[in-house]
Amino acid sequence: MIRLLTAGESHGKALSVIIEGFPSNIPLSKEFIDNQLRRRQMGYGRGGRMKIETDQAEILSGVRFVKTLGSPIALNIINSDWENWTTPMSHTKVKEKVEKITVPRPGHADLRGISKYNFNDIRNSIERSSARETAARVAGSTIAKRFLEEFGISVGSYVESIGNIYPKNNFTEKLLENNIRKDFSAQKLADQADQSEVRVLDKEQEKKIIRKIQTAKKRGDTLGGNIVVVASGIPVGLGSYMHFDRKLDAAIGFEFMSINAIKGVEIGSGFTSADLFGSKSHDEIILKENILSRKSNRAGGIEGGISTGLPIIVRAAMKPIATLMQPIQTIDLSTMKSIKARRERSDFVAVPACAVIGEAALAWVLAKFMLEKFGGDSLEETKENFKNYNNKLFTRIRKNFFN
Ligand code: EPS
Repeated sequence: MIRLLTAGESHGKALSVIIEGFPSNIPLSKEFIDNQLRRRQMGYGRGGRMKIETDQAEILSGVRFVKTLGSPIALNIINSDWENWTTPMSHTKVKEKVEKITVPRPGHADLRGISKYNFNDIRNSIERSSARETAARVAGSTIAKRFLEEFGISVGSYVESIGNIYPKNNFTEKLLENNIRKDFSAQKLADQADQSEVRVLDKEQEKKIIRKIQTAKKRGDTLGGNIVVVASGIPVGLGSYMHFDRKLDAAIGFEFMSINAIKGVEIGSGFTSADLFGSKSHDEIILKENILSRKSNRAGGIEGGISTGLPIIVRAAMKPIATLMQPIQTIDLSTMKSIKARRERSDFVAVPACAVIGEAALAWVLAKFMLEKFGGDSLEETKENFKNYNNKLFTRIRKNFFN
């Protein structure tokens, strides 16, 4: 079992992570973690905070000579902005007058936070509910990403749409119809998306999206979008139908729905398949180079809660950022009068960053299911189990059915 725990407030001193349960001897460098943190900060349309921060992880424990020890890994990411918040975020009482926030933003956790935790200042809710936490989550999940790489599994992502602007040729359809090269790698896909300021795969679409973000900015408004996260090199057989909480797709659903601002998740052709005939919705079984395969991948790489060996395709919808510079109506809790919601520095669009966070989420689930299936206290042991299983998989099917 692997575990990940994050701590830290958005404008506190630092974000911290503890990751536990990974085998020893996984190569892991600070550069690898920092690169994922850098990718999470990218994207046209982000707010002022990203100009202040250059997120970097300090490795406090669990790694020696660039390899994991099998012990808990502790990471620390300093918030550079903390210097501007020492008084409002002080651990001790302060003499200075600190602004008390009384105007909740619709769509954020402000109102529910103060009522649930009995606070008299919305700042107390803002700090932990902020998507800043995802920096810690991404940093922690790099271990999962690095672990998967050792098995030839890569996880990548791209932005499918922002503000309802889709590409002319939708790459997601190509993935679902299995019209991709045999050596398809999710890593290469991510590298391609990283070349775009909004992490899309189409140049025309990129231009249109940037124009739409500029319009949103001018209007003091925000935008959301759809992200696609893909994993390639997946072995057959991760997850199980034997019990509902062992299903791989169920675990993916949970992990994605826990990302800030995600309001919908689908695996494979998901919502579209609900509108189709069964004959147009399922993936025919074929023999490809003497190996059992599928004509299409509308199931998104999972059938019966178990990985099919084809790429895992997850699509998720991110709602627009809740903080608006031209705010909508709310109630000032100190007067109980209707008022425009509070303006607070924020992003106009964070969909590109969300796709990178989605990679972290999918990598985490896959690492968890890989370790559940193949076990091992050291990377070498896990690899031996993996190899042994893969080598015998098709021989077993042939032996059981085909004489
Ligand atoms: C974020 C840091 C935040 C926001 C954003 C995500 O910085 P600040 O609040 O200091 O400007 O940019 O958070 C939200 C959009 C949100 O609604 O919580 C980050 O590091 O990703």
